[in-house]
Amino acid sequence: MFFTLFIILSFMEIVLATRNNRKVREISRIFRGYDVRFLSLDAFPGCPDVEEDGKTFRQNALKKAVSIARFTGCTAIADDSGLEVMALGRAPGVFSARYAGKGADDRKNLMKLLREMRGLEGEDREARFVCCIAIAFPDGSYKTFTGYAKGEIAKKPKGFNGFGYDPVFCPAGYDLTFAQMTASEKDRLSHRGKALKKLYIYLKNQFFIHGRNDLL
Ligand code: ITT
Repeated sequence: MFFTLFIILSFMEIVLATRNNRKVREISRIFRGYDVRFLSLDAFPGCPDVEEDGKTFRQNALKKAVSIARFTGCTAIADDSGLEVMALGRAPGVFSARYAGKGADDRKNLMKLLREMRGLEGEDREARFVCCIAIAFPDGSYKTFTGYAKGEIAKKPKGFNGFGYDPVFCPAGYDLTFAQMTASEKDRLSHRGKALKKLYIYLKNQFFIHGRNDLL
């Protein structure tokens, strides 16, 4: 009984400020085995949708995390992420989720990207994924962590795993797209995995969370 109570109390509870279930799955998977219990926004009915009107991933991630921490009274983390193609002036960037228009799905965004890149070869196909993770505390303080994954855009979609632009993104040094990799291979190389590793180191130093996970 005391042991169970100790386990319950020793978990740090964090609200995941995202409506993207695939992100929730990736973040929970990367933190599996640690003293962190993630709560979804579904646990907080009436939670407002936060408009992503920032010019940078950091501004959007901070806005989401701070708004949700304020609404819920809990520590919140948010992820703002996307793809930057250098030859397209870093597009789609912060517009990655709505590149083909408001409400566009992953397939439409990805097909638009391939259309825009038609005729581009070699270095012009270089791209990177960016992920900014913001953590906001109920007292109004916050911190951000950014991770990058460099690679190039394939000429056609390959693979069925992951989400978003994964079927056309080949990380540097690999002939496979993220969508052709296993979840743990992607986590090891991904922008989200790298940003979360920085968050984990911060939480470990500040709040003494710990655990076992080969990815971190
Ligand atoms: P929330 O704002 O609710 O978290 P969202 O899907 O709107 O969910 P973003 O505004 O951060 O999230 O947009 C991220 C988009 O960038 C996402 O929809 C994908 O198109 C793309 N993206 C981000 N991370 C990715 C990844 O690991 N693999 C493939 N595409 C990714």
